Amino acid sequence: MKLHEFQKSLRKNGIHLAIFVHPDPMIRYFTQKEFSNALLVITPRNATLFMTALDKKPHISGIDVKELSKGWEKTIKTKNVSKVGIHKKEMSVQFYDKIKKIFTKTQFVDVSSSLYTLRQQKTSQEIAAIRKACSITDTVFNDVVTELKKGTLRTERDVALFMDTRMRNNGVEPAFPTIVAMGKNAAIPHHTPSTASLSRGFLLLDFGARYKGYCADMSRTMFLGTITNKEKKHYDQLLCCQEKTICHIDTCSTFHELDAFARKELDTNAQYFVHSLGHGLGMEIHEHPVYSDKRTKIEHNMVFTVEPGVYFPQQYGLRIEDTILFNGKAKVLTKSSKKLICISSTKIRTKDF
Ligand SMILES: [Mn+2]
Repeated sequence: MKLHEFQKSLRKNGIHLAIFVHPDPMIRYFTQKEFSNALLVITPRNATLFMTALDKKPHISGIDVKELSKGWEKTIKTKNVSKVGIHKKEMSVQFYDKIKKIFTKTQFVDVSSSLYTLRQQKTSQEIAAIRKACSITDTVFNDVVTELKKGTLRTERDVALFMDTRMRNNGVEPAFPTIVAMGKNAAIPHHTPSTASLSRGFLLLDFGARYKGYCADMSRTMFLGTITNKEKKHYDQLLCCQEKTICHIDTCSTFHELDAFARKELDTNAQYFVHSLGHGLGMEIHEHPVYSDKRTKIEHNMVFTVEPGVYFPQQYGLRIEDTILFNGKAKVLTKSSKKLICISSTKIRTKDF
């Protein structure tokens, strides 16, 4: 993936060699494979993957594959290396100390920004994988709604386990720990599913599948039992905000501007919108583009979420989230309905109704 572009940037910046160490996602990005341990060394002219003999040896176009054995240090220690690129966020201090001993008179530079610039605009191959991850996510949502209506699931944990199993049955894994939050638990945006019983109130699901290494991210909020007018108003306002914000993408130039637009739509409830409007995603569930960076423009082939939420402490919380591709126009990749789903209390076997 985009190896030549990265090599070009090394050449341009006078960097003789860049080094990535497991579990840096850049290894997965450049090789499009998973390893239990590996080291990737990229120079402006070539690239070498050092991997353990415990994994199956792959064939990767443009990358030489060698065994990660004792003495690998000598293999990469070439003359005249005055500048080495590293990915600061992913390299341990221990490994950094080690390479400082290999390259004693060398300047180390963080190449993060050029890596993130490469990754934030997806290739058609990456977009295809994300689309598939989103479509499996939609299938799992459909399945969990059906199951909730049957009344077989009793707790947040039951719901999360059901969803995770459905993902695995579809040949994928959860892209991040599934969030299932009932009632006042949904007022905590990153609530961990507990043994709390399903009961009357908003039920928030935030989850996504990972397909061929690429993530989907979707949140839906439904209602168990009979909804009050006030609760319905909160849902309608949030949905209206989320849909208008998606429509606004095409006429908006930066993510920062889009975030401000969503907050304005929430009016006085914007004070309960305690996180950013969204994030980029791809190989990682949170990656560039970053909404909080004022300068980041919405560009072709970026994939990101739009996920406004309102959280009323000790009462309830709501979030509606889609994964979006921008290719001149905003395309919603997660297609599950956002019409409020209300599941009658008689369908839920719990004493709390
Ligand atoms: Mn998200």
